[in-house]
Amino acid sequence: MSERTFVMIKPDAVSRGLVGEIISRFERKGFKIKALKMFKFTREMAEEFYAEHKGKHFFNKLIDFITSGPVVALVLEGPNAVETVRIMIGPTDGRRAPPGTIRGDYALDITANVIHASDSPEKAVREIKIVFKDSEIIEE
Ligand code: FUP
Repeated sequence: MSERTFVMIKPDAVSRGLVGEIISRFERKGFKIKALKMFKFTREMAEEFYAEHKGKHFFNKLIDFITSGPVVALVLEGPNAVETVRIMIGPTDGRRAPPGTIRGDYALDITANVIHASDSPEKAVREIKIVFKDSEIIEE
């Protein structure tokens, strides 16, 4: 079943020059890029994007980090995209993420952890809507 997911290359990875390498992994795997955008989160937009984490001990640190520089956001399409991309990015904490996963290969931190990907199809719809207009997504 073809599905869409939302992926975001975070400010640490953008400033380290890892954008191309990370996008290549998804292309090589076979995902189709349906939308692609570089932008910088405002605090307001970041707080909406991460609303489920409001009140948690790491929330302010997370918002400071995600607004610290530009991000690159993508809509990817392919079979079981949500689950497959989550497997490719690995667990949240870069120190614990296994080698071979994106976080395992590039991250050593839990906040500056290189990449975000939706954790359910419902979240993918929500996150795509926050970042992309319908007209920015390539249909076909
Ligand atoms: P993930 O789905 O793997 O991105 O992880 P979560 O949804 O649990 O957390 C979202 C983001 O919050 C993480 F990418 C990084 C940040 N975070 C922290 O900074 N500290 C924590 O203890 C947990 C998460």
